[in-house]
Amino acid sequence: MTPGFDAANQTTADVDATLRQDMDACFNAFDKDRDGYLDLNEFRVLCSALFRNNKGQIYQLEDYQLRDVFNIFDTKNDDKIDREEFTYLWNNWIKLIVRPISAILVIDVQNDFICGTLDIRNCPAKQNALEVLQPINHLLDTIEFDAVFYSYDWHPSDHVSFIDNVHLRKFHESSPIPQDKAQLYDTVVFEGDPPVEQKLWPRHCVQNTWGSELHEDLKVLENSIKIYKGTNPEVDSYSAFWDNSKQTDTKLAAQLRLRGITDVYVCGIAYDVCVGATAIDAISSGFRTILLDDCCRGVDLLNIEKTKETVIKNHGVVVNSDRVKDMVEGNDRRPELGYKLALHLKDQMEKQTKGEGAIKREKR
Ligand code: VGL
Ligand code: ZN
Repeated sequence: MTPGFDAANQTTADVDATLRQDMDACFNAFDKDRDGYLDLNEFRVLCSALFRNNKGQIYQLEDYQLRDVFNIFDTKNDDKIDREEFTYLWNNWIKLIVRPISAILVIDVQNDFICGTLDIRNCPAKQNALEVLQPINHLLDTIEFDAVFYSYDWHPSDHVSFIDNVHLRKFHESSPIPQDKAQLYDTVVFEGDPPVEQKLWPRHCVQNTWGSELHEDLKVLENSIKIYKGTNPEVDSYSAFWDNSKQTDTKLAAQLRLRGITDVYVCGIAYDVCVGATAIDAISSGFRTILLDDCCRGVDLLNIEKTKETVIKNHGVVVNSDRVKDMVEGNDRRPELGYKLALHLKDQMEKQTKGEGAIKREKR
């Protein structure tokens, strides 16, 4: 007979063996009273086996989060998880938490931000973007990501964000600063339908110039994928997923899905501009998202703090790069990411139910 599972007294190796074995054995191990269901307490033990690292640390899901996750997978609403519900839970949640599929997004590590026209050493935080190279290269050297992406800020010469282009467009009457007074780093509003808010930057990352090349010391892996953004002269694009008005997407999400990516690690320049926007979009696109604090440099300290807070508030995690190896290998499993995945699965299930409802109504 399988003894009941006692996560606190088992070694990490034992726990992981239980989680990585087949589905029925896993169910049986956690169904301590052997009644054929997992109740909330049995599920709590399962979660304490799931959310831990290989240094023996057990992470706690908040009580309300444990409840939420339990309810999401208890689709029959009878306060217990049967084997059918567990099948879904196993395939869509546990398996993925134990064996994530990981991509790294290296955002805009381009000459202009490091030592060119938008050198962020001249910005309020006075950070040196050159410092991202060593930790990012080290990650790329030592960790086998399932996919590696590099984004390029890739502007045409008449781009809306360039201070020296303000004369090319009309300002909207709601602009807080009139056209003849606009200065570097001001936020203005251009005419348009709807009007477009835009921060004014020095001319930077113009397509096919030295300034838009990746820094020569950045390691670029074979088989990596390049993403170009900010190519439309009329709209800026901080995120590597979407332009700022969410009109066009770069196909990054589709490329990630095509490769079965579950986890997205985000790093690069500028922390509080393109890196932050990319991390937020990664989260809202349903990817478990990890922001690599020591692999980013930014423009403004307060905005860097806000970026981290927003990522954490949306159940992403912010870590230093020395945590990545264990996380990629599924040996450091964060509850925030598990919680967010459960919420995402709930959304998917609801969309599916609605979709089926619509089909049934059509058939009638
Ligand atoms: C960026 C300002 C303007 C960035 C791009 O890559 O963070 N910042 N364009
Ligand atoms: Zn730009």
